[in-house]
Amino acid sequence: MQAGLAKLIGLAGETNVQGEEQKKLDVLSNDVFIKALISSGRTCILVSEEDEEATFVEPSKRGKYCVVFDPLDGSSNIDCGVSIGTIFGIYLIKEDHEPTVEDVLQPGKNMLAAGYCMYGSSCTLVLSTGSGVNGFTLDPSLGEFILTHPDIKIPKKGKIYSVNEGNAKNWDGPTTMYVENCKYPKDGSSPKSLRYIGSMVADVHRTLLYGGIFLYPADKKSPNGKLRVLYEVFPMSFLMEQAGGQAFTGNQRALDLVPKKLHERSPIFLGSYEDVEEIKALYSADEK
Ligand code: P6P
Repeated sequence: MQAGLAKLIGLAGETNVQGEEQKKLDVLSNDVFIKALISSGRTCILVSEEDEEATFVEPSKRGKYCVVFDPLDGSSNIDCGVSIGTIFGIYLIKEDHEPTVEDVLQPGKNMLAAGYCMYGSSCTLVLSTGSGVNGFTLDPSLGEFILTHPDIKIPKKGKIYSVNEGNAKNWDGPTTMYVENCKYPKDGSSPKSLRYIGSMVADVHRTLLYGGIFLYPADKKSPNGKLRVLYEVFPMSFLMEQAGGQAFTGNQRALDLVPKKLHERSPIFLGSYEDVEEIKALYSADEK
């Protein structure tokens, strides 16, 4: 929290695999996570947004889990104090062979656990191990995470849509029609409110608690959207399903996707079950 004071704000002078300028905190947080995960003795493959290649843990320290993570998602918001966060997912790796990248390229439905930690007005950990979603808030005086949001369930339908409208001219038909209907509902109901922070952890956390839909669609500039499958789309989709919502790529259930590359991207529509149903109907009508 003392980034400004510690003069950690500003560029590290390097760029990551995405070609994005790396902030000093990006580089630091990645180092911290890699070292902590290796020293846990529980992991064998680590995939980070900040590293082009996967990290294979040396045999003497190897465990049976693969962790995919974005150590500091939304880091372009650090300097203006907007909430950012860590997003992670955990797979079990078959131990009967030398681990390879193929072991990581599993559908999201195979994840054993997923979650995020949001660094904002408080430090909030939202986690699922496959039996629902729980939220914990750090009590700095204790140095412990306290269960503050037991058994989170996303409202079946919400009043908020969350998308970067600046990309509207590049959207395809179904997304354009869906957003139009959010603003000018054909059934005469009240328009939805637009809330977009531009930090996935913050936008998804609000969607999880208040309901509604978060969209990062494909567009003409980015035919696969912007968000990365393994460490953004899958963990957030896993949480949404565990909380009673759903997640859709424009073609299929997000967790059924089988990634072919570590940093593959996918369009994503996730949130309240009924809101996502509406955009699914528009995409299936578009296919006919
Ligand atoms: P845009 C942050 O860079 C990020 O990866 C996500 O946290 C966020 O949802 C998205 O990109 C914002 O992208 O194109 O709307 O600025």
